[in-house]
Amino acid sequence: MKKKVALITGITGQTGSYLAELLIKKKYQVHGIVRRSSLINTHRIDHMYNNKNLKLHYGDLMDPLSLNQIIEETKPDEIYNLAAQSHVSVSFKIPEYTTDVNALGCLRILEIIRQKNKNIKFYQASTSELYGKTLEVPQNEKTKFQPVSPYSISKLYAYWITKYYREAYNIYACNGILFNHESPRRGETFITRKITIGLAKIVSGKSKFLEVGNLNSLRDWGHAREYAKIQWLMMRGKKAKDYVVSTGKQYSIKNFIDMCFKYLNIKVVWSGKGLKTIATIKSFENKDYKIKKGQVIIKVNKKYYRPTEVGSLLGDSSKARKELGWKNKTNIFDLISEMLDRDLKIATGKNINEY
Ligand code: NAP
Ligand code: G4F
Repeated sequence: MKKKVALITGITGQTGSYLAELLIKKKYQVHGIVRRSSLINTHRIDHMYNNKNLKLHYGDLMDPLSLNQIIEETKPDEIYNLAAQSHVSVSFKIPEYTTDVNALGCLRILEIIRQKNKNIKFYQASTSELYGKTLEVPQNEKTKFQPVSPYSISKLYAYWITKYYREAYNIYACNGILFNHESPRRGETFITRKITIGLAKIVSGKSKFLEVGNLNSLRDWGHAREYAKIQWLMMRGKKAKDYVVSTGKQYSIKNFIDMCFKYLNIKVVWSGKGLKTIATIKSFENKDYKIKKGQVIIKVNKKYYRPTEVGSLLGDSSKARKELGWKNKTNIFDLISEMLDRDLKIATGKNINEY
């Protein structure tokens, strides 16, 4: 039987790397698009580099010629569009670039599918950020979109154009409206990883405190490996559909920090309000930690606030659970311990090859 061929954009990113692992296990021939950078950007997939079922191609979502060439050459059965300027905060600084990559990048791929081979299945990495300033909690597939950042507005275009190509041209094109997903492979400037790296550095004496922004926003955090699996499941349906993917549990940024402290056996006292909020160390058990009682360990800095904030994200993924049989297994504590264990090893100079 002919091997299935998948093309992943964003394969060097957090979730793309898990998706590549899954598809290789499922016996796919996997192709991935890598953009050229001045430093090597393949560390999340280096452990698969010699696998004969993985092939990498230089390309860019902003470069239709490269996309055209790669799709022509690899002849994929399925395309997973995970590439994006994925940082909400950065999108306020570079809105045009964000829109080009996230919105037009998606259109460019869909248009190649329409022109070359309408049998190619297409997955679009859509996002819970589309809900923006909604007051409806939890959010499901019917909740109104009210995006409040250049990032989410670019992703709204990608969402609609994907749905449009499905309806107008009968292409199997689906949107996964994914809530936040994290892992030890998470980019270092997203809040969960910033916290786990920051605290690991503090307890190993490499820094004294961690500065963050808004502590009150609420997120629904799952494990990226499990969210990669549902992307594959969404391509197996009888009909292409859009699905919300979430854990159904919600925590604030402050809750996340407190859970990290609990795992590290550090007791802190929170004091102050708004920009003056701080956490001070009250006690700790591990004598190897290079910290002191009374040390201010968390501070708030205005520079990490956004012009507009998405206050409350909590997903209702009943449709995905019912129709695709998907389940999230990793709870927030397991996620935090996996992330902290790895970042503690890195901070203490242990040689980490495994991912
Ligand atoms: P990520 O770690 O930031 O990965 C983004 C990937 O896109 C990287 O491989 C990056 O390449 C690539 N990329 C960026 N600009 C590109 C361009 N112009 N051309 C080609 N590739 C480009 O993001 P992630 O967390 O894995 O998320 C994957 C996708 O899901 C993104 O589309 C994101 O917006 C969406 N999403 C994520 C979440 C979440 O919580 N993680 C939730 C909902 C939706 P480099 O490695 O070279 O930077
Ligand atoms: O970790 P974040 O940067 O993720 P955000 O903005 O929720 O976006 C992520 O999830 C989306 C899905 O909902 C994806 F579409 C998107 O690609 C990305 O993966 O920020 C989470 C929250 C925000 O409310 C932010 O204001 O944490 C707050 N926060 C507080 N201090 C901070 C910080 N965020 C960052 N990045 N850095 C801080 O210092």
